[in-house]
Amino acid sequence: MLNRRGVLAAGGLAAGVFGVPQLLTPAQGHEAHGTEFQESKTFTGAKPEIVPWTRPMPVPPVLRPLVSTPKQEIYQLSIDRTTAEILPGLQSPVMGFGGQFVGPTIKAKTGRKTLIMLQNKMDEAANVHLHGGHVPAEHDGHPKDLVEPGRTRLYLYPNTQQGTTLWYHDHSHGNEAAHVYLGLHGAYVIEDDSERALNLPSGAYDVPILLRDIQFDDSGNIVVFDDPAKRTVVLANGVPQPYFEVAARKYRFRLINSANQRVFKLRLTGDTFTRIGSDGGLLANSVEAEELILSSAERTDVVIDFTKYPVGTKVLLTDAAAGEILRFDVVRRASDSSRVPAVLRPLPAMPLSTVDREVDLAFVFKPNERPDGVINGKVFDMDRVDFTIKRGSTETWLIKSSDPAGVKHNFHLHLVQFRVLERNGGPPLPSDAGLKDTIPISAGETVKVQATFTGYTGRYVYHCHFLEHSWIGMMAQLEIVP
Ligand SMILES: [Cu+2]
Repeated sequence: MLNRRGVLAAGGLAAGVFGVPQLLTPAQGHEAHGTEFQESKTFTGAKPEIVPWTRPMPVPPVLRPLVSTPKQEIYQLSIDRTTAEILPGLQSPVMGFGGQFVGPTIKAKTGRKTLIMLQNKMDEAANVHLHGGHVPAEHDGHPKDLVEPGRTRLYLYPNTQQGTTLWYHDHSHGNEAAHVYLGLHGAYVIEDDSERALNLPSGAYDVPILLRDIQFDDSGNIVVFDDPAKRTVVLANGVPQPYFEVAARKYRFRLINSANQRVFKLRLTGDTFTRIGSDGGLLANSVEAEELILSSAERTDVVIDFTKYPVGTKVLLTDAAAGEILRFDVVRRASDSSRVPAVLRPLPAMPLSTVDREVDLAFVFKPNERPDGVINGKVFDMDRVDFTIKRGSTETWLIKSSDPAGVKHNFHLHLVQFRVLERNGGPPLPSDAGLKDTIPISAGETVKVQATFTGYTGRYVYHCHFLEHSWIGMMAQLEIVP
């Protein structure tokens, strides 16, 4: 057994789980917040080889409600320790919502509530956060709101926001990085009637794809805390380099970056994506894109049109760093009445902003200890309120990184979607378009965003969504007051 303290003390930080360049990384660290995480070493033989395109990409099953009425749906969902065949022939110990590595997809509808009875069947505390969801504070999966082992609690998601692609994942204080890495994540799709009226590809032609990376040792054991650069195996819905059989027609793919600490740069061989949605829902217009940039926790909805391809064609999804990660195999012809309109849905108007704030993400280095992650110079304190915000007000936030080590970060705001106004004083990037809840921030960058804090009062967090960074403190808290 190897625990986190062991990994840190053994100098496992070289180059650093925090993504810090080696020269600036301390050789030893003290214990981070939260409980010890036990890594179990199971396999001692040689690591099985990944043979590309020999396994299909699974589509996570849609969770079935216990009760479904026009007003609400009630679900039961467990948090389990389980196993998954990630490498061929090895059942790796992982964690999973509903016992599944890549949890079941939860489908919701605007205007209909989702209630989830979440039962923690593990031997350690965990919780769930609906990433990008507009939910009451007590249901947001605040880091201190834990579901203790053996306990069940009810989460209520009102689904008052428009149709979009969200995801749900653990957010328990001190353990979120390990829990999400080991599999506590799944897709949450909200549909709405006006989006349905656009007649985009739907049903079996609307497929969530959770992309993430993972590291194995020479025997095929999952390595949790090491250097993120060594997470060289990329999984699509839990499987490395799978194929996915498609008909020669249009598909909607909901791409979710569920990696702890990675920026994907995605391309298609010989084709482009038609981008239709962002974190918070449809873009105003569909946009052709050669490359998609997706940092941890960001989502983008795209349409890929396979109509033009003869049966037998193979189209590769590639990442700039990882190479080929998924292959679409065109296996049959099919009729297709779906459309991808040029004009999708106007974005909501932006009210007048009345408050300006600054948020600065950085590491603070200390001799012979792990770095602290800080926001505006402070390590996260669950009992400290960093910003007090009047409910209903509109604010402009200047998010920047003065990180002395030049480390990339990203920024996630709970409760509301924002709009990117400027990046480095100029126009936003194409990947900043639409409604956003997560954006990448490189060292030295500044990004101006605007948000309106409607709906609920209470305490919510904002943080770097590189989870090993929020884990060491790069998180802060706002309180919305009447
Ligand atoms: Cu960070």
